[in-house]
Amino acid sequence: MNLLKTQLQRMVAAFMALMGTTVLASANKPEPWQMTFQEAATDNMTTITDFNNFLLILMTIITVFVLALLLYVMLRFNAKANPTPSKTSHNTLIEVLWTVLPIVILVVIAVPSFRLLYFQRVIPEVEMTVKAVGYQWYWGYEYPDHGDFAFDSLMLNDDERGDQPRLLATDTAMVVPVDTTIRVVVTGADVLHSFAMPAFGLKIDAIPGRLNETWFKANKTGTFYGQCSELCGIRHAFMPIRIEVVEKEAFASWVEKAQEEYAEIDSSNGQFAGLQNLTTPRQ
Ligand SMILES: [Cu+2]
Repeated sequence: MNLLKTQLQRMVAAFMALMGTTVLASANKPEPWQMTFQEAATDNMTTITDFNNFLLILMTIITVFVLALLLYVMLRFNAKANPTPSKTSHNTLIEVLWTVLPIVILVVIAVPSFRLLYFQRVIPEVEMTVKAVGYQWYWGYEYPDHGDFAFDSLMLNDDERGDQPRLLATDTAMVVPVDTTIRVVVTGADVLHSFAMPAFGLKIDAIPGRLNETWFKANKTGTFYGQCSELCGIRHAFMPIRIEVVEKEAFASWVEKAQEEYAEIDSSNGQFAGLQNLTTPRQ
């Protein structure tokens, strides 16, 4: 099985090279002319990438096979090459094959597909929870396990962003420790938003009045950029998501600072915080 996997990985690498792209196209944010996924930072995204590559190979084989059949028929059985056509109308073997083979192919696709779906959907034992709230048009983060502090994360414009990428730069970031299973609960304060982080293979709708949950476990430190992925109004394109994955000690000291710097959640108006923000635009 392992041998098959390395063999498969080699095929994928060769295929990608053939397509004129590199497997390691980029890290943590979108790059100009990027053709492949961002480099995976979770096991989930690694599995998604492998599954995508597997399907790409399968699709290519099927497409080339059908193309070859078509070319063969066009050349071998055109009116000139084959003036007196055969009257054959049935061939049991071929009919069984073209029924059974697609079924087998679909099962081969379904098994890893469902395995991946369960891996994403079944939330493992988590070590901490972060709540992400979508507002028109920025994200807010709450840390219920670390003293209930909350803060907003707004996009920085070109004058403010420094080295951060354009349209992805934010003033504050959701900070999380590396190698830690984190539950993300997501909701919307006003309209539908979607919390998405490509390098984590994470995307989940933020729905007003409803709490969605997902999870991730980042296996490397770094800055990761994502965006709201549900059309949510005029400034939908300007509510980026920045996640800083740091070592556990760095996270602990960030929490201490954050507890002082950021306000504690005021539960008396928490539910309507988003609605108030509707009437007082943040930018
Ligand atoms: Cu949005």
